[in-house]
Amino acid sequence: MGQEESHSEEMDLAQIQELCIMFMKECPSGALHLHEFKRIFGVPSSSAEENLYIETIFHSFDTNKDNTLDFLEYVAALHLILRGNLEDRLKWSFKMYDKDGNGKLDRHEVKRIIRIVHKIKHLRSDMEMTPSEICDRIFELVDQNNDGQITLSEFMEGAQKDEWVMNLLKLDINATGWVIQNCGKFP
Ligand SMILES: [Ca+2]
Ligand SMILES: [Ca+2]
Ligand SMILES: [Ca+2]
Repeated sequence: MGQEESHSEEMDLAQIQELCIMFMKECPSGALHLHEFKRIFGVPSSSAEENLYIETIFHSFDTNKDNTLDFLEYVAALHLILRGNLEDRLKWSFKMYDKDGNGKLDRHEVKRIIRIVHKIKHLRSDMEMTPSEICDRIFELVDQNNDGQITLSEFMEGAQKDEWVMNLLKLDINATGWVIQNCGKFP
């Protein structure tokens, strides 16, 4: 897992189409609920971290906040994860971090996601760092005016300045691999 961070991550349209067909099958009503979303992506119910991660992803895709994904939200989501450009992905990550949706990230919000990602990815090269230390480091590097809040523009700039930060902030480390991997698990 995670050997290739390179850009062999293009998923072809046929695969996206396949996921859309899954959507139709999985929810003929046209609205996907969280538990169905989890089933599509094959999240094992035993893994608390993965559950939390997928829930956060789910909510970030639910643009009209009705707790279901309609077909358009679903397709937009797939496109973003699988084919989106860096800027779009960063904007999406920012939304995932920004739990209360006020357009700024505080330490709690950052730490919350880092903790999840840390557990799932084991952050190979940063194993010695705790989520708190990682969070401090991120603020050190990204919070330019030191007000304890990260704005979207600080986030975008910070990510592009430093590869370590980028890997943490863009949150799609191996997301494509994960989707492809789980894609085959449909019943
Ligand atoms: Ca929705
Ligand atoms: Ca916030
Ligand atoms: Ca700031």
